[in-house]
Amino acid sequence: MTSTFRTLLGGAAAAALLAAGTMAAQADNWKYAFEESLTEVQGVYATKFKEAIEANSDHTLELYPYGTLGESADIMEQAQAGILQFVDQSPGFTGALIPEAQVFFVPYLLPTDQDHLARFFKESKAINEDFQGLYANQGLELLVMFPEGEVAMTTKEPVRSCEDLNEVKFRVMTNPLLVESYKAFGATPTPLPWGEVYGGLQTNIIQGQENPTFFLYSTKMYEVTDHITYTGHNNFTTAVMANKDFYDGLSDEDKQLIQDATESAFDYIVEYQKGLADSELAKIMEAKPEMTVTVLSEEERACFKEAAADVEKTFIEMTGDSGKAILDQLKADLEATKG
Ligand code: 6CS
Repeated sequence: MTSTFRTLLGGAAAAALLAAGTMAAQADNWKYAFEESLTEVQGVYATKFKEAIEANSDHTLELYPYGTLGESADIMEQAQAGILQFVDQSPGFTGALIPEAQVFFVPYLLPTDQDHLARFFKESKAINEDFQGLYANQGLELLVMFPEGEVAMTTKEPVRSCEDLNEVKFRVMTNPLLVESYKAFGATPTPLPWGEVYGGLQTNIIQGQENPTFFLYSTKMYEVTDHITYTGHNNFTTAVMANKDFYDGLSDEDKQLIQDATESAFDYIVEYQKGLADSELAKIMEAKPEMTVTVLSEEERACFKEAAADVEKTFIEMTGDSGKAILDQLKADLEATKG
């Protein structure tokens, strides 16, 4: 199957133009902000992207990890304003801006199989064409979406069923559909920016949150919660974009440079993640041996799966025909990339 990453100018043609000296290459310094630290998945992706840009051009890329320029909402504003050329913002924070991006929070929609997910993100029409248009309407050139791993719940009390979430104030990203999901799961959803999560758990303002396993270790969630539960309801998706005016103003050569860097960083991150959940879970257990880890059985997942059908309906109510079209396309893409 062919990749849908776009080819804008053949490598040979670009080389010929350069050799003929018809293209004056200007060295620019670009800025790229993301929602995690340099050593977390988004940071590793950004580092690979930077390496590819700098190895193949005279441009330089400055990386701004989480916190250096504010929260996720802040870096998105800066990217839309053109202060940043690149931004990584997860759909979990993009729901208000692009309601259709909430489709990634319909529970049990994405597969848990890593290879299937990788093929889906690379080849999906919904992502590489339909979402491109929706992001473009917000002044953003969507470059890539990639998975960060299956999300797990971390809570103060054990979770084996939806009833166990009753009365649990559960932190979610600021995404209306994710709020609806956790309502349907039986919890009291509490949308918060990332910076308030550790303190919120420490002071018992919230009693649970969800994130991929690597993030539970790197952000020390195990210090402020005691139980990890895998319900299989989602895989964390993130997205990297460029400011659209900036991108549209680039030469074809620079656009190709960015597309190539995007593709090579994507291939790297997909491999990087294999086994990451297992290795980071082992580190959590080493740091806190009394942490409990539960993978819910099919039977135990039943109420979460039932809730998923309602959440899908809510998604369609929230987003209308355009959301329904994206959902249908996404399902078709998932089927086509099953392998
Ligand atoms: O839960 C969050 O808010 C964060 N989770 C991840 C895996 N990355 C960034 C995001 O801010």
